[in-house]
Amino acid sequence: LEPGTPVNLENCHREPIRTPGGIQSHGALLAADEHTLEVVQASSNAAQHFGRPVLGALLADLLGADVIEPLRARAEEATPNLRPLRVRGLDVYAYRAADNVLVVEIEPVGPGAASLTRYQEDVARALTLLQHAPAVDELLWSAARIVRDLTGSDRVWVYRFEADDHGVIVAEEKREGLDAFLHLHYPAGDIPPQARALFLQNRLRFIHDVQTPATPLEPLVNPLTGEWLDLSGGVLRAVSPIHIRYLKNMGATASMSIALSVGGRLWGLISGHHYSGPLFVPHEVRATCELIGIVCSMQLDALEQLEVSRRQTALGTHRSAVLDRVAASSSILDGLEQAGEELLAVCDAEGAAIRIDGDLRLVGETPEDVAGILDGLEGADVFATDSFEGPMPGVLAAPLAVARGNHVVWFRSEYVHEIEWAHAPKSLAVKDPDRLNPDGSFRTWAESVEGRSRPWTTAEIESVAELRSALGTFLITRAEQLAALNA
Ligand code: BLA
Repeated sequence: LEPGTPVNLENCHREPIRTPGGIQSHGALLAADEHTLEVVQASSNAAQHFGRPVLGALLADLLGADVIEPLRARAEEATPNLRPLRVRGLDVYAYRAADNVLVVEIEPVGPGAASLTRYQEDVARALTLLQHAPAVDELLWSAARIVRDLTGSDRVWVYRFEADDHGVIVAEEKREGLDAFLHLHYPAGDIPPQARALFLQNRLRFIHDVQTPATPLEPLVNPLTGEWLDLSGGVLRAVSPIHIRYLKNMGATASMSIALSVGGRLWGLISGHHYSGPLFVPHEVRATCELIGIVCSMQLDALEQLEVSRRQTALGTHRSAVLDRVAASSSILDGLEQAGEELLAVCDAEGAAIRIDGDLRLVGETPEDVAGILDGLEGADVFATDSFEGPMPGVLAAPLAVARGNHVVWFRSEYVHEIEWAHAPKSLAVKDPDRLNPDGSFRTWAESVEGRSRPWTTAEIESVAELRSALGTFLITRAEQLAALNA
């Protein structure tokens, strides 16, 4: 979309949120020619802020000659919003919005702004808590608590993106008396792709006051570039009008979100609402929150890997038990069947079938037409599906010798459960689920999810692949032993 195009529910995923043409009204903005330092564009409140006209003035005359070099240096840094300059009682941020365009954003210092010591104490206390979280769940609850304590928001929660980009609330700290968001699901469209992408670049989104309109830039088109100014590197960027409606409709009066990312992907957000008017979160606190987001992301990565490796170890133990059983029996078929629960535990299945040279054995809960399912297996690779739509319902298959119809196959039953949506997603085709209109929106909607088993995880699929290759080696050894005996 061209900047300035009105947005609605149909086109808002293409809204150019980096170039909104305005800023949040608690601050002011100046955009200058990087070389001459002449101001060529400014927020319409800047003149009042400086007590004199700003367009055509020099940055040095407005801010003081001594701050120009430090500001230029900040503009080259990747995270300018972590370290503003304090200039005459104001926080001043600098970034390059385009070649030759130096942008300066000015923000008030919070009342009773924290001292450096206080800031360091907050950081140290928070990092210690996060460092000691034994698992992902504790980490996220800890993060929500710390961010709520630091900001004084009425509610702070952690939002996790699922594979299809819809989100679920997995931890929540809130003022007493508020309805809980915990475990509610939100459609992917609530945070459109361009907004998610921006979080990977600028990790903190602070919305000071939902009620006060944005302050426009003058002129709207930057004279140096001929384009709308890209505000994505700053802290004052005006908020999407659709998102403002969304927040108002939820009763929120201020909001702040912090990125959680793992391996270059947006994992989720630590996010908060205030409900009783503007909430100014001063720079020091925001910087602490941004650091918390970074450390929390690193811990998430580490703990997730740890959880996977623990799981791999546990599955490996079950595989060993199965292989011991096979080694102690007269045939693979008998050995696998006798392994029973251990065979199921290799990939946390509910049932399994083993067929070797036409002899079929069943373990646990298996579907009706097992032979038909085995006959339908074609490829020589390990195969997994959680779908119940096709001919292979909830199947994880390890072909041993496809041509002879030899397979070990595990089964999971259909997992019917409900997802509670905070408001009905479009895909459910509910009549007018418009969360942007005050009535009819944000009524929870229970979706019954059917037609799938619990999904097979990578660790479980790998476990089955490992077992298969161990069985292959075993078969060869056994054949050699037999050959030696017969010789
Ligand atoms: C941004 N949407 C956001 C953000 C959140 C949500 C957290 C980040 C900005 C912020 O911190 O407020 C979504 N907010 C939620 C969710 C909850 C919440 C899920 O409180 C649950 C508790 N939004 C829509 C539709 C569009 C849309 C239909 O619902 C348009 C496609 C747009 N959301 C939208 C845009 C942004 C956004 C454009 C970016 C706002 C900005 O940075 O200017």
